Amino acid sequence: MKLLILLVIVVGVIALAQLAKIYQLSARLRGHREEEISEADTRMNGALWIVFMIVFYATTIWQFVRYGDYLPPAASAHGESVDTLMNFNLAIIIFVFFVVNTLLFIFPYKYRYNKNRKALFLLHDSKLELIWTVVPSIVLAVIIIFGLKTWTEMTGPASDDAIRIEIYSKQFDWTARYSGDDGQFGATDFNLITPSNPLGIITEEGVMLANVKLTEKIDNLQAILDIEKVHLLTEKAEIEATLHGGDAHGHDGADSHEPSPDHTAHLESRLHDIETVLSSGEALVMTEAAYEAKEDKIYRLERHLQRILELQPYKFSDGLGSWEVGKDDRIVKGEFHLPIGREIEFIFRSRDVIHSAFMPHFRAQMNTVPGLPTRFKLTPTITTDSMRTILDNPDFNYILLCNKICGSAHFNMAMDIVVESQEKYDAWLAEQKVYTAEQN
Ligand SMILES: [Cu+2]
Repeated sequence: MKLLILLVIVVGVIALAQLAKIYQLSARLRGHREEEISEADTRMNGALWIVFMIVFYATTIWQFVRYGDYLPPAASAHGESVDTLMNFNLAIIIFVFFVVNTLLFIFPYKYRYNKNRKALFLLHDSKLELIWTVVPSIVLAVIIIFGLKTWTEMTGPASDDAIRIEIYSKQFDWTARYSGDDGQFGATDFNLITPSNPLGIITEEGVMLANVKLTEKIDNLQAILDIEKVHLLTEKAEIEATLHGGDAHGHDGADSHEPSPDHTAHLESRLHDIETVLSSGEALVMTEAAYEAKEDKIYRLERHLQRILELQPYKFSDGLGSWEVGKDDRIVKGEFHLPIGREIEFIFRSRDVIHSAFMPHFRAQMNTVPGLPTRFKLTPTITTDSMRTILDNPDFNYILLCNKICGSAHFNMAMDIVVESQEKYDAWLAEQKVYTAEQN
């Protein structure tokens, strides 16, 4: 099918080239010069510019009418400033768009070729240059100052009684964390991340549990390596060689020396163990690659464990211990709630790549960057219920989306947001799972 389409295109191009050739020939026969274009043609070309302009403008205006109103009213305190800023910019852009395009289409029509007209030779015009430099500069300065003012208003420090919520992103979902009654977020470390501790919150129990689990894994792997047949046979041969002196290897007498009695006893007991395993029939045969892979795995687990054991607790200035603080944090998935009218300070973190936390109805967006917490504050002003009434849509939900193409399931990276009264919010929060290491 694709080949057929390609063939049609190729044949079409050849046909067009042939037609053009025929036209050239016939023009020459009629005594025309090729570059001579008739007045009727020029007039038609000029008129087409105007027709195109009208169609272009009509389509643009239709799209504004049809799609211009794509978001419901802003549902946050700063949202109106953002919308005003956007509309101000849009108004300037639309004005410039129509001026520039009108000139662009009218000039080819008005100044189309005319035998009796000579082109104007304009070398330099200081006044004109001054105007087209100064006017855009002023407009840009106004846009930038207006933008900076709005941005500062949105991103300034949050008030002391703001609710702090951590939004944690990873491929491909969001996790929200509310601090417990102590008002502090527990310290985190990526080495402690497990399916049940997605944020890697550090607690004493968590560190202990990780120690137990990792040690168990390492021991299990080591137990398998300990009964590998080829390695046991090699070790056995080496011990026997040591015990029976250097003769087996043909050493000359000066180099070889007898092992100490202690060492001999140790070697003999090891030899006995090896023989027991070999005669029990439990010994495993493994390829060298499989053996090395297991050794490598043990090495990585040991390093992982070491990094966890190196974590040190510290004290917050108000006496809280960092390993205590995380215990009462609340971890929320799927949807999270906000009380209406309260200032919320979001702290964004990312586990893997850069994501972007986008809450379109609150006119809020912030990148989430691995290793670099970012923040944003907002105050919700319309509850979910009210917005459902305003939009006449009982299924409406506020939403947190990922707005950075972060991988294959990026499209699916969303979380619902519910805005409700303080009482409902308090009741909801009380029901949320409190993080403890035992959940592991
Ligand atoms: Cu993402």
